[in-house]
Amino acid sequence: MLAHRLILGLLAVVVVSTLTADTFAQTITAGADVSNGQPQPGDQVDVDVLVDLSDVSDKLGAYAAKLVWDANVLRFMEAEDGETSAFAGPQTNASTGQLLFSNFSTVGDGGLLSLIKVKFEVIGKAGEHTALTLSFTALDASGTFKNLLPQLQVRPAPAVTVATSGPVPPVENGDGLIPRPGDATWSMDLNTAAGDQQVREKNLAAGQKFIIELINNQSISPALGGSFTLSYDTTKVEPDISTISGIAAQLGAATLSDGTVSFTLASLSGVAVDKGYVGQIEFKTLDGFQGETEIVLTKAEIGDASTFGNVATTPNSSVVIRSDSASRPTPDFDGDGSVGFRDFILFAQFYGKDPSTFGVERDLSDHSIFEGKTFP
Ligand SMILES: [Ca+2]
Repeated sequence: MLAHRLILGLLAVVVVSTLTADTFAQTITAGADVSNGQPQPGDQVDVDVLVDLSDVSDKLGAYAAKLVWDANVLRFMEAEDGETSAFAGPQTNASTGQLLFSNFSTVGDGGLLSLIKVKFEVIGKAGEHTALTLSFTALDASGTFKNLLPQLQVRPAPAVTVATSGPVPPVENGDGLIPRPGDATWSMDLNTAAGDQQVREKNLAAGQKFIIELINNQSISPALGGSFTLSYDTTKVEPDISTISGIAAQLGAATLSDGTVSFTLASLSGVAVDKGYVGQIEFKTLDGFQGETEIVLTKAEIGDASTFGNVATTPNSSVVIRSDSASRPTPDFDGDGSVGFRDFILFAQFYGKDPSTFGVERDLSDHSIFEGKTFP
């Protein structure tokens, strides 16, 4: 009887210790970071395979993995080394719709590892999509050869959906350009208070600076940063790439080419995204700026720090900048965005006076004298 109780007791100890070990086993995560989830036909899509050992003391010594996709949508171009020198020169074997890759390292490496970068060409038609499925058949610790697969969680990669087209043509009403809402994943805001005050239009003189805030509407926080491409008319405005800033530091240099500016903000650890604000860039109207112009956010990405997913969209949302001379007179004298009693007081203050004494912007009728009937 005593022996029986002893065995039961021992069993209980074994069960408890096993549970404890399982419950507190630290997790290793892996995922495929997709450079553009909504590419257009002919575009290149880069997939970065990441393994994160930040929560474990083990270093990675060896792995074998597989990436699977729809060969009707993506064509494998080449695989390049990731950013982890310990795992440079992986063994690869590409066949239709799948890539096997493996490597080992005598020194091993820990933390967040980029194992391999896979380049694809988009051969699918608009609207077609493919999942990217990552799996591991081996994951061993350096030195100890401990099997790390039981601790591995592979995050699902975002699907790649072939987008329909590039930026749609400008939207105009009878009076001229109007800002486009786009697909609503991102907005651009011209009000410099952090977050989206939904200011999409501005009247500016030639040579004037303005800030465009990039606002994410997808509730992704914390984020690893963002990546943006804006298109603009080089004869009307120019970006100042030295002004780029945001929740994360700029990664590499911004690129300027043929009326587009592209830049990336990145951080190794996730940063809270407050009020959707991810970053900003300053533009300037050129000397002699006349008429109106549109700046379009054609591509945007945000790195989800919780899943390592790269959420890429083609927002095609825009802001419209008009030259002062193209602006229509507005009774919003105090510039708060609405016409109110304060505006009437400002109007009354200058009623009947020569506009040269207060500035022509308060002369709604564009006459040389203020007239009561010009206030709505
Ligand atoms: Ca704002």
